[in-house]
Amino acid sequence: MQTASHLILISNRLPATVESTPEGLQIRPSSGGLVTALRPVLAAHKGAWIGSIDSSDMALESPLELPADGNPGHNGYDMIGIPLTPAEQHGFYAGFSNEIVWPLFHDLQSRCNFDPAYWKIYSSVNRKFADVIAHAAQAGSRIWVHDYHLMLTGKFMRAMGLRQRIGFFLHIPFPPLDIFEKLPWRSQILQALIDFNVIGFQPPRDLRNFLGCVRRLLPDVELQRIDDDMYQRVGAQISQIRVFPIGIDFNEFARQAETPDVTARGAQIRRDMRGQQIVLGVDRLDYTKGIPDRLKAFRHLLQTHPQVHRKISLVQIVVPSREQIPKYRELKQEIETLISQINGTYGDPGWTPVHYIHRSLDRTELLALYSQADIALITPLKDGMNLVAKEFCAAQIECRGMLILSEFAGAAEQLRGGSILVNPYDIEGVAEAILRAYETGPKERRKRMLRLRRKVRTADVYRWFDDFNSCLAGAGAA
Ligand code: GDG
Repeated sequence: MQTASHLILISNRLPATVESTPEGLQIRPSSGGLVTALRPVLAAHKGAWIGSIDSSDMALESPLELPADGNPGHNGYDMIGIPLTPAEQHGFYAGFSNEIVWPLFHDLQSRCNFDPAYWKIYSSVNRKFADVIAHAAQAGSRIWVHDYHLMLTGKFMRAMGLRQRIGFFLHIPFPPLDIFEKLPWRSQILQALIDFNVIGFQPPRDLRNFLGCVRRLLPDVELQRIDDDMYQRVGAQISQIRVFPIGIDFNEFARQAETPDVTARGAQIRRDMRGQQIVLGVDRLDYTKGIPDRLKAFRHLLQTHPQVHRKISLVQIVVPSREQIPKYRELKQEIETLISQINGTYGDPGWTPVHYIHRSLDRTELLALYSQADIALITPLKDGMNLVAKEFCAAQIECRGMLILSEFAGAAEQLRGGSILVNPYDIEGVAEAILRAYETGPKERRKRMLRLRRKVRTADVYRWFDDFNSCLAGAGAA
């Protein structure tokens, strides 16, 4: 491995798939919220990325080192792939991460399966990650751990004697005390988080929730307020606890939205929609994204306002996700039933009220839809940030689109001026918001979109990265 790397990023999955072929290992860079955000910054910083890989066809037992040089499919930085057994994948990823932490941290505790066996595997896989990090770390490395799958790694790294600066960023929400305390392993998780030198959250809401939990569950931990968005732990080891709202590569999205391919595809979409206003939803298939409630709101609009029939269509992209988990398969069924019911009730040969796309789109198609949408309908029940909202604004070159955004998305904090905020559980309220957006004239639309674009442009992914990275550089080592 290259020894010059000074920044080590760690996430559950490597941002690539690795396949064994007769010609050798083939590496294909992958996409997704975290990867989209981090690829440009890490490529510029020449660091290393550690994450799990699917190694079922390679029978790997030890970590796979993939140096940046020598592989054309590479992202431009060293990678270390950690092979996980099927049992580890099940207990750590599908189990503890996605049947416990994911629903609980999105305030959906009734969806949790608090199986004690999951905790043991989560803990042992976190130790495995810590071990690989310890081997990869050099004296001056900064170590930045991402997300809820790896909350115990800091504790294990410290137990292994690592003295480098270690930071943790939570991409998803942190729940309030009355929800967090349902977690049988609440104190262990909180204690492990507090071992990081920097702990980052998306909106201030999550920082406040975290502080509330620490005060109640770890009363010996002393916290000092620096300002509303920043606290410091007082004691032998200094920890900074701050908000770092993640952004996107605004300029790159805006540039791509104006390329001839995207413009041509956008014009085609416009023609196909024959003057109807396009309402756009883009989500991973996930119950936190509020897709059924959104469909019910759209149905309510059609029920109560027949004047919009044939003048408006919802294009709903649902990207397949976590298909091995039964709750996700049930959700797909629920969405498809609702869509077919809406189209069956209101559609006619000249008008399909809901266009449903259940696959991942390529970048051209996604950008063409973002740029042509008249209304983006982004209504998660809760979300750490929601990058789709920001990408939509970046691609709105003509400033024609209205953003309807859930007040429970982290992005609402930054985008409240310019968007229409809604309670995603309020079906009538969301239907009214769609109508209001539909009726908004071009001048007002432009004014709002310019305001949104300014915000997204300023608080971009580079600023997010620099803020976290400099905070980590300045934080006291253990
Ligand atoms: C987690 C947190 C937080 C979507 N459809 C397609 C496609 N996408 C890309 C989007 C966007 C990403 O997926 C989705 O990001 P989100 O932020 O909306 O949501 P999560 O995946 O849940 O991400 C979230 C995020 O982490 C970052 O911190 O904002 O709150 O839950 O980038 O563009 N990409 C392609 N085709 C699609 O059809 N290529």
